[in-house]
Amino acid sequence: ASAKPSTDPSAVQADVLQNLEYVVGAPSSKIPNGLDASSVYRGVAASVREHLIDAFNRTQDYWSEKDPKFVYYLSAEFLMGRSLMNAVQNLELTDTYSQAVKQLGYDLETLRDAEQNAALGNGGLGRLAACFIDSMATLNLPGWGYGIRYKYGMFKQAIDEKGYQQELPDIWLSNGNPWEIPRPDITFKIGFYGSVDNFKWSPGETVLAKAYDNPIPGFKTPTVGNLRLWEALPVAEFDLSAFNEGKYDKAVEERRKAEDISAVLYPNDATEYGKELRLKQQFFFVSASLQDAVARFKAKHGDNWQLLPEKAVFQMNDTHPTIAVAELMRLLIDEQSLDWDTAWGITQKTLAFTNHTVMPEALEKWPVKVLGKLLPRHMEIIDKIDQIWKDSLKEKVLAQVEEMHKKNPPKPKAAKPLKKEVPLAAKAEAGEPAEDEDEEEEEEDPVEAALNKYGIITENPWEKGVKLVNMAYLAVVGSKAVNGVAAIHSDIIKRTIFKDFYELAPHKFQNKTNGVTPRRWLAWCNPGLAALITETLGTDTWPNDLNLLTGLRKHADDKEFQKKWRAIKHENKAKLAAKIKARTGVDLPTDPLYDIQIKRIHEYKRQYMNILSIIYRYHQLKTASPEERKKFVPRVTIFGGKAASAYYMAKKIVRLINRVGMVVNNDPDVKDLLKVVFVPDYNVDWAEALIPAAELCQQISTAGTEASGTSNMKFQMNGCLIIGTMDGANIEIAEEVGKENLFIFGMDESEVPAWRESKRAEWKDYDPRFVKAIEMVRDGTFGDKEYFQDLADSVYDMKKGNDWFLVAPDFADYLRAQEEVDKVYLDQDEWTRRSILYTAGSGFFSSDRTIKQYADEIWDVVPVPVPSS
Ligand code: 26Q
Repeated sequence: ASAKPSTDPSAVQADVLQNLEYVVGAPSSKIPNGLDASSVYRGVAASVREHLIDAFNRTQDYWSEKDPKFVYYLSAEFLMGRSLMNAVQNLELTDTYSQAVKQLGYDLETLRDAEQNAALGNGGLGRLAACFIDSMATLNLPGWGYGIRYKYGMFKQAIDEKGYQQELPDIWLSNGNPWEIPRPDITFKIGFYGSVDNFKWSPGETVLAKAYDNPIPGFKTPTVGNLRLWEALPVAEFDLSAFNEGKYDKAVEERRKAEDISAVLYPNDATEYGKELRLKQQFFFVSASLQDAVARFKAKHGDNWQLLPEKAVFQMNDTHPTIAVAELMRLLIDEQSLDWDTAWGITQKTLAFTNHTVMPEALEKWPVKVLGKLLPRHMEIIDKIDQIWKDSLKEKVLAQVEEMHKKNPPKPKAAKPLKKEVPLAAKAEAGEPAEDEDEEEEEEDPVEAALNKYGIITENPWEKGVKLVNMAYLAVVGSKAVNGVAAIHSDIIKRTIFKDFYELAPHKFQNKTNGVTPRRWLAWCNPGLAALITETLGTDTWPNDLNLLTGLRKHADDKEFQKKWRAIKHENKAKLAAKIKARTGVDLPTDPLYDIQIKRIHEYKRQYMNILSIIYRYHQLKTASPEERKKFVPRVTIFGGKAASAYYMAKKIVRLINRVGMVVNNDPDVKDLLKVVFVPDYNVDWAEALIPAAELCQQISTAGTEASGTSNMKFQMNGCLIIGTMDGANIEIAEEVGKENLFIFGMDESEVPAWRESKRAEWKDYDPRFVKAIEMVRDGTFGDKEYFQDLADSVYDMKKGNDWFLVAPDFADYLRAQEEVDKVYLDQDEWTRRSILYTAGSGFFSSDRTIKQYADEIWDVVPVPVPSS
C-alpha cells in the first residue's frame, strides 16, 4: 500500500488481508480462517505499521525542516514490552481494528498475546526510558531514544518443581519484529583496541553499527517519535582471503566477534563491571549515537560547533552511557580539530546525567587496565580530565587539611622521606606483598588521600595498585546537569556520593522525580477503570492531563461511586486469577485481599521481610482454633521478579517464596485464608495484568536504598493502597495522597546509618514473632533445611550475616502496619475511599510531568507539534 493508510474499518480489513498475503506470505486458501494466532498477529501488525510509518515520516521530515533543538536519550536499556495494543490505542484506531479483526473471525485481545515482549531492559531504569520516550512523543518534543538492539533480551525465568529459578534465553526476534525499520544505509564504524601515536588513535578492531528505527507513537497528536537501536555487524561480511584459503572458521570468527557486542542484555541490575564485553557494548552504542547526531548537526551547520549545545543535548541514563564524555571530546578534538578548551566547553554544555542509585556496588568503576586497553585514546582523554579536575580540587582540599590541622595538630613524626617515596607498585613488583607494610607507610598524605577519594581515577580500596575510573564522577564533571530520580534521592546524592562535587558546583544538581506513562499504565491496562474515570470526569483528555484526576476526590465518599469502583477492581482480580490459573495451575479465590510485590529480587527491596511476615501469618493460622480462624482477613499474596543469576541470596529468596507457596497452598487448614503465589517470568506483560488487580502493594525497601521506585506510581494510579517505608518516591506519593492513607512503617533514612554503625552490634531485642518465623525457615517446615540456613543467618546471626538492610529491627513495625491493613480492609467503604484518593492524587506521577521538567529545566527543548495532514 503506497497511499496514505485508510482508517475506514472495511479498508483496514482489506489492508490486513493484503498484509497476510504479501507480508506474512500466507496462502490465500488459508486466509483468513486457516491461520494460527501468530500469523494473524503479524498481518495485523504489518497493517498497523503502515499508519505508524506514515506519521513517523511526516514527523521526522517536519522536525528536520524546522531544525529545533533535539534531545537524545542515551540508555543501554529500553524495556518496551508489547507494542500492538499500545500502537493501536495511541493512534486511536482501537475500534477500527477490533471490528476489522472480528469480521475476519479473530479477537484483537487474543492476537495481542501472540506478540513477543521486547524485554531490552532489567527493570525500573529500562522501563523508565520506555515511559520517557512515550511522553516525549506525546508532548511533541523533538527527540530520539538511542540504545542497543539486543538479539537476546532479559532472560526468561522458569521455576522448577523444587522451587529453583532457572534462566532460559529470551529469543524474542524468532518471529521477526514488525515494529522496526532496518536502515542498512545508516551505519557507523566503531573502533576498539589498537594504539595511540601522537594523539592519533589507530583502532586494532573495527565493527559496524547498523541502525534500526522504532516508531514511537504519541497520544492524541500526529507526532511519532523514534527509538534508534544499533546492531553490531562485521565491517566486511566475510574475511574473503581467509574464505578463499578454505579457512572457513576464521572467516566466520570475525562475524561472531562483532555480533557478540549486541547479542545479550546483561541481566544484572547492580554490577558487572570489569567485564570487557559490557564496556564494549557501552562504547559501541554511545559512539554510534554520537557520530550519528554529530553528522546530522554537521550536515546542517557545518563547522559552527559553538552552536552544538543549542541544537543537541544528550541525557545519559545512569553511568552506562557515560563514556560519552570522552567520546564527544574525541570526536570534537580528533575528528573536528577543535582545541581542548573549546571542546570541553561544548561537551559540558551538551551532556546531562541522571543517577539512579546510591548503592556503592552499583556505581560503575572500570579498571584503568581494561579501559585503557579497549579505548586507549579515551583513557588519555579521561586522564587529562582527571588531572584538570584534581588541580581544581587541590586548593579546596589543602584548605580543608589546614583547617583540620589547626583543630587537631598532627603528631610530629620521624622523617623518613626516602622510604616513603617508593611506589607501592614497585614494591609489589619486587615481590613484597602490598598488604604487609610497616607502620609509617600506613599514614597517607591527607591531601593525596582526599584527591584519591574524589578523583575520577582512584585506587581500588580493596586492591592496592589497581586504578579504577569512576564513571559517575566522570559524568558529573562532564555534564551541565546532574539529577536524582526522587526528592529524597536527589537530596541524598548531594550529601553522600557527590558531596564534594555538589559543594564545588551546586547549580548543577537537580531533582527530577520519576513518572510513568498513564497511557500504558492506566488507560490501556485498566479499561474498566478508565471508562469510569472518563464518565465521571466528563472528559477523555485526562490521560494527557493527569492532574484532572483530582476531580475524582469529591466522589471518594459517594457510596454508589464506591460500589462501581469496587466492582471494577473485582473484575480485574477475576481476570488475573484466570491468567494465574492458566500459567501456574494455582486456583485463587477472588474475594480475599490481593497483596502484591513485583520487582527485581534484592535484599534491599526486602521480599524476604514480606515472606517472613507471611510465614508468621501461616503460623498464626495453624495454631488458631476454627473459631479464631474466622477472624482472619483472607489474603492472596503474590510475588514476581527475577534474581540476577549470580546473586546468591536473591536466588535463595526466590526459592523460599516458592517453597512457602507449595506448603501453604496445599494445606487444608488454611484453605482460602492464605495463598502464596510466585508468578514465573515477571515482565511488562505480567505487570499490566497484576497492577490493575492489586489492592495492596509492598514498597518496603530499607529507607535510603530505593532511589525512587516506579511500580509504586503505577499501583497508585490503579487505586492500589501502599504498605511501605519512607523511601524513594513513596514519600512524595504520601504527600499527594495524605500520609494517613498509606500504611507507613519502619525506620526512616536519618535513623539508618546510626543503627548500622552502633546499635546493630549490641541489639538482641528480637521480636518473638520474628524469632518464630526465622525458626520455621530453619527447621525444615518448607523443606530443604540445609539450603535455607545461611538465608536465616543473613538477618539473624550477627556473626555470620549483618542484616545490612534492617529486616530484624523493622519487623515488628511492619507487622503492626500489616495488622492495620487487615483492620481497614474489613471496612470496605473506607478501603475504597482511600483507593479513590490514590488514583485522584496520582497526577503528579505522569511521566509527562517529569519530561516537561527535563525539557524546561535541563534540556531547553520546546514542543514542535507536527501539523496534522
Ligand atoms: C551495571 C553494570 C554492568 C551491568 C549492568 C549494570 C546495571 C544494569 C541495570 C546497573 C543497574 C541497572 C538498573 C538499575 C535500576 O533499574 N535502577 C532503578 O531505577 C529506577 C528508575 O529510576 C528507580 O525507580 C529504582 O529505584 C532504581 O533501583
